[in-house]
Amino acid sequence: MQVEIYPEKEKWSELTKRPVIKREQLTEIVAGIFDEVEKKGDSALVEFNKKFDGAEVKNISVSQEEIKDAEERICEELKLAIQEAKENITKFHASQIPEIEKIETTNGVICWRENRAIEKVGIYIPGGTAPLFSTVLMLAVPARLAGCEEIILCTPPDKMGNINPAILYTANLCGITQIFKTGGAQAIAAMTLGTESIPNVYKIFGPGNQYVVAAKEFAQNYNVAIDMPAGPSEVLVIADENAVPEFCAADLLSQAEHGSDSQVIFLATDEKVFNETILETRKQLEVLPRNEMAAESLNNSHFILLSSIEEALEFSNLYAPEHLILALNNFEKYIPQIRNAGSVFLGNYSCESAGDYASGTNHTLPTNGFAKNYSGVSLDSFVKKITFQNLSEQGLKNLGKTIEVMAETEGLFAHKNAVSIRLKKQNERI
Ligand code: HSO
Ligand code: ZN
Repeated sequence: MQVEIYPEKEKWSELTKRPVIKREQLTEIVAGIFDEVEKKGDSALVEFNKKFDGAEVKNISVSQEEIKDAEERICEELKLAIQEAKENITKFHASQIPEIEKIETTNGVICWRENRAIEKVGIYIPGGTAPLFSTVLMLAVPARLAGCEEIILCTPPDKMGNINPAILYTANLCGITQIFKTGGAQAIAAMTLGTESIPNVYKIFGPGNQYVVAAKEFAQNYNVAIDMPAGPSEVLVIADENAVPEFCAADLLSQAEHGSDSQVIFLATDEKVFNETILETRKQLEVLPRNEMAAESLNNSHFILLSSIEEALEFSNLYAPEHLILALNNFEKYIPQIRNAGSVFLGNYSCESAGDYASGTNHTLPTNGFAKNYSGVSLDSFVKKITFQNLSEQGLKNLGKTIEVMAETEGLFAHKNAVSIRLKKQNERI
């Protein structure tokens, strides 16, 4: 835990830096994995399962029996929770379906835009210490709403060759029909190149370790799109004198427990809240099952006392956090000052966990400062937007001169002629 009291502004750029991840070596490893998958297809994936996950898997495709079995193993309480979360995520993302608006830019010239779903998308869900079945909801729900025809999912098997039942149950509930037992860079390679079992896709979504991140970057060499560049998860909390230290500490730890590289920043303007939150964070950490991981992440975290909320927001905009929590009395007043953040949680009762699981917003958000130039995943991430236009005879007459003059100035006479030839025909008829 690094504590800073009223740091000079010159120090801010240091305090807002993320740790640099070295990529060169990873790219070489990832390129090798892509090569193997390209050459050997499914059998490469079976080999990698053995090598990296210690799993003996004969068939990488998940069977209907396995899905049924998963359904039986999920308790009613969890099923209801998943259902409620799914409904909220559906409501929020359905509201992002745009109404088509036809715009008459010049008399007789009508332009509009329509969404078309990306036909084939791939979702990657990491295995490891926490089975993130909530991420299945966050990606599959908007994919379905957008109308993606083929939605496939890859996730690594455990040592017994099984997939976590909550992941299987949720994937099936969301209408994902093809689920594959493969993880890491090899799963990304398979979705990029295609194998005997796994179809290649046009866009890949989902979080993962540094190999997965590097593989998603590499996939772009093959004209496959990705959701966004990724980095470790992060939260920045801004607290005033009305903030509740117990709540602030719980929110900071909820991010810290994601992994030892998670980024946690606490900014307070009130000394009492500041000191109590530090104590409370240490106290709550003790009893967390994942306290080793959270403690490591807290080692790199910053607890900073600043002199005003304005200053805190300035710092936050510079850092551009994935999640921003405003534990402030009159948060409304500060909303216009937020320039860079992935998702914002307002007031003492809006904990990040709400957005992580069930309020309806998406939890796949820009990290690593990319909130300066990227949005989180939304319905838009699963569509392309196609523009249409229709010019009537009169419309071309009205706009023709403008096009001709511009084309001529660019020295593009065929462009000019495409207009002139039509206008001439019109004149001949009159
Ligand atoms: N906070 C994570 C999402 C998550 N949390 C999934 C719990 N499960 C990244 O936004
Ligand atoms: Zn989380």
